[in-house]
Amino acid sequence: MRIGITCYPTYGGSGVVATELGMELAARGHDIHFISYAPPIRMNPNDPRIHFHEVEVVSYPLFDHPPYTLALATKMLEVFESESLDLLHVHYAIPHSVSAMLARSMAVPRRLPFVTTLHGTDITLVGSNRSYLPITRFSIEQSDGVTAISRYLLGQTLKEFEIKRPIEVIPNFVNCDLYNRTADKGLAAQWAPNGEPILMHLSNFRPVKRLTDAVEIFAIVRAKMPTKLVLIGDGPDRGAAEYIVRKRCLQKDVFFLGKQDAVYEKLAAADLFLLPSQLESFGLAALEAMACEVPVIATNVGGVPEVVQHGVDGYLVQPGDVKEAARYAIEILSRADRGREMGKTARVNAKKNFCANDVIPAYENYYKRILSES
Ligand code: GMT
Repeated sequence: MRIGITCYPTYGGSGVVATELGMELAARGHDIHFISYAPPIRMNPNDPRIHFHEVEVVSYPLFDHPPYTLALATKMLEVFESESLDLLHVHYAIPHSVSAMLARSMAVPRRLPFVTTLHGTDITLVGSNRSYLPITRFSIEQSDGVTAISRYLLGQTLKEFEIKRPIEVIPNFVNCDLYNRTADKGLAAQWAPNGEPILMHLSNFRPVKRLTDAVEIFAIVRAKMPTKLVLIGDGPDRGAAEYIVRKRCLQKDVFFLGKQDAVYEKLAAADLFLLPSQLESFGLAALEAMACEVPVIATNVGGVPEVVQHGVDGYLVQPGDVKEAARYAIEILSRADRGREMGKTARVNAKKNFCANDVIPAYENYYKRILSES
């Protein structure tokens, strides 16, 4: 198939899922055309089946807000024509599904079906804002196919948007060959020269991730035992987290790595992963950690319990309950095996429920169904 994929190219879960999906599909022989304003961060530009088409947004003094949605729709049509696309797959409803809807209308009488994948905040935060709700609902209803990345998100979409059309749950996935324990390239020894356990967090540091809670949890753990904290990513809450690190005199024990490639190499060096988010429709970073045999302490919100089983792959606590999270962290890291057994179980479950080898065919079958129906 020849598939156009649109996503946000920046550091965020939906862009990561879209990019990994494109690369997995390319590995299975499909031609993938990413259409966005910049190459997605995890995209491999050297793969001959992966192509990137930049959306050029022209600014003009009259435009306080350049109309990206229109430029994107135009580029989608252009790529459809030049590359004979079979379908478009857009990740994150706003505004991508609106652009795809316009491109499909402009393509008539030729056929350009599009699939919208809902990721979370496009429904729970942005989409339910009254400036965006009617158009988001309309473009979801008009999509040829719609998928949601968790049962939780499906429920929220049906409830918040009162949508009647069918929506398929196709969960996020992880490449279990790439994400595994042996991926550690000696980083653990670099961060923790005396073999101290390593706690890790990976996100875009937006307020919804509660990054400062990760630091507070670490501070409690560190007071009880020598440990290190590795923070991967960047975003608005970095300054607040750095402030707490200084206030608690933890500078020697906390590493801010910034945005990173090959996150599997870093995750494989961790002993425990922290995801203290206010809300997660899935929690992709937790899944990636699990695949690397890292137990997870996360919050009991949204779709996270579909990924992390409490007491099996790690533990779930209420958002903001840093004391309880720290208690579980100390409990795991004080075990004779330092949580290795739990980490191994986490990988088994990640592989069983969310392995790319199973999820990618689900997307391929869904595309075939949409193409045969539309
Ligand atoms: O959560 C974010 O910071 C960004 C957002 C995105 O679209 O980039 O993430 C959402 O999509 C991810 C991939 O499907 C999910 O793993 C996240 O749980 C989801 N975030 C929220 O629901 C808050």
